[in-house]
Amino acid sequence: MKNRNLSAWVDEVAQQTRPDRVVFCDGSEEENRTLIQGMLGDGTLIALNGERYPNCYLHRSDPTDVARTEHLTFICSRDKEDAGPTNNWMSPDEATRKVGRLFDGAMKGRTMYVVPYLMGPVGSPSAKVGVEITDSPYVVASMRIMTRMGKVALDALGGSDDYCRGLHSLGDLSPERRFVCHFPAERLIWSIGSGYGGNALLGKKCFALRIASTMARDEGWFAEHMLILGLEDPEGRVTYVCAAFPSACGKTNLAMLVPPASQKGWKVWTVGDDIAWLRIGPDGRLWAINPEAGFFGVAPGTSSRTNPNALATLSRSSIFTNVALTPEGTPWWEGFDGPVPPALTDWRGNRWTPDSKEPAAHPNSRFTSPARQCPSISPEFDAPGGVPISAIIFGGRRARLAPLVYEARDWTHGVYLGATMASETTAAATGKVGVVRRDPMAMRPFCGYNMGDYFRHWIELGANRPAFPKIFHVNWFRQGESGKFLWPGFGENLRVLRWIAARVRGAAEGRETPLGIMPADGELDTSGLDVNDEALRELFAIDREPWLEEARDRAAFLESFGARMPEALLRLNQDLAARMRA
Ligand code: O2Y
Ligand code: MN
Repeated sequence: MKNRNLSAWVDEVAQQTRPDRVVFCDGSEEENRTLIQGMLGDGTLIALNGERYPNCYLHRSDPTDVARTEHLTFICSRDKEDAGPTNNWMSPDEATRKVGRLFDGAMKGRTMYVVPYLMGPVGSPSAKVGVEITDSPYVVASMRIMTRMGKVALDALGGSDDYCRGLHSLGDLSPERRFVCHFPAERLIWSIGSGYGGNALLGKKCFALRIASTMARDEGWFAEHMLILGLEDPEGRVTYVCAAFPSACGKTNLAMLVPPASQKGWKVWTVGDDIAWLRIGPDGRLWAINPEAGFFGVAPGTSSRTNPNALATLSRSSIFTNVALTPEGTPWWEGFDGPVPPALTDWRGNRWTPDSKEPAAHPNSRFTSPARQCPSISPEFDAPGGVPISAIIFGGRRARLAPLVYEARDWTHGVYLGATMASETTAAATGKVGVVRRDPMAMRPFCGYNMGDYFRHWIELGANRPAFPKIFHVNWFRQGESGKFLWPGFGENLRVLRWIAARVRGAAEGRETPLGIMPADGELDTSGLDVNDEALRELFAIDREPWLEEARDRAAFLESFGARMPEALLRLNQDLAARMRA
């Protein structure tokens, strides 16, 4: 290996963790085949029906290790204030004492894999290199799908020491000894005790969001929890949009939206489903790349009705985690197409029938699939410069309160809309339904520093930038008095995207309201929909008392950041209350 800094770190880690052997991953087909064979041999993977799901495998994680663990995730900045009230903080000294020592001898009897990976398209000035050292071959195979992994990353790194170091070990998989620690000053991640998803595939939430958000603050860009899509109109013009939603709001479905038959000539191109890195281009616009190369999508609820593009994407060369298995050797989950099979093997490997009390697939079961397999993948997916963003959408799940769509009055007002975003929990996410959780810009679990400073960074980067995107807020989930959803959602959300694109191009007037700019009469195309005038009125209704209550709740949240909260956002919240009282 040519890179002296990397060699020294690898040696140091091997000294500490004591693996039986060290493998430097090149990302080749042959290397992947060998890894897969090894995992099929020891039961880490189960081969799926090769005719219906070629090159696809099932992995079952430890039953105590089935999701990201926010309460075991720490920001290890020197000063606690720099982590802020939304993060768990551990001092670097305590992390060394408490977590560092768990790596001593942790890889004895195991192979240590060195996984160089590139976040972003090859040749992109926005791309960044990470190296994950792990003792999990499942993590290696997953990183090969989720990132540009191996030689391509080492080539990009050359002799530089500019890379994010991530040390991961399965440890003993005990939740008592499970920690995910981030050291922003050192661009370093330590993860031990989990082999699952965001805890273990360190390129995703740990690097591309938590560490990258601190780099973005220091270097003048944005690392965001946003999908990126291109909306093509019948004339062939493409409007690129980023959108941030908390979980359970259909983010992957929106990224891969298939326009209904009524929307002839319209098309959605998928650039990314989860993370966007945005930089100011020479033209003063914001340009976005998707740092990832794959999708780690939630399986339950994915069907040909909700997301046909996801179904096509996951039908080959994919790894499934914690889904159920049919007797034919195909994956299955709640909400899948067709009738519920009479007998299955559940996500734990036990026999399951429709009478069983528990779901067959774990609610957080996943597919890991190459993005290039997505039928709607954008021709610009690998563009080194990314795509120019014309609109940023913030959204949440609110049964009452939030209108279907409205536009911020200006950039700072848009930052305010993002900073005060909230969503109601669903049973699948927490077991409790309808609890409002503030999740600013959907970054609450992913911002690697004090979110008060994060909002200031947003305000400052967009100040006096006339070519920056317009900002919108959407809510697909508003319900009428009877509890029925007022908006059909799914593919019909394209109609809302069309209004947004029209606003961006100056082709829709809009109308001023106390919340922001809403579609003027007739600007939102509802033709052919089962949405009558009364439902449309309710979708855009502004109810004074609930909004005053909301403003009070927002004030308490914004004030929890103390002096770090920009005054401008506090003022905009007072302004909202004043408009509601007026
Ligand atoms: O539970 C996990 O480890 C996965 S979380 C995840 C995966 C893909 C995209 N987004 C998320 C998320 O939590 O936002
Ligand atoms: Mn996400």
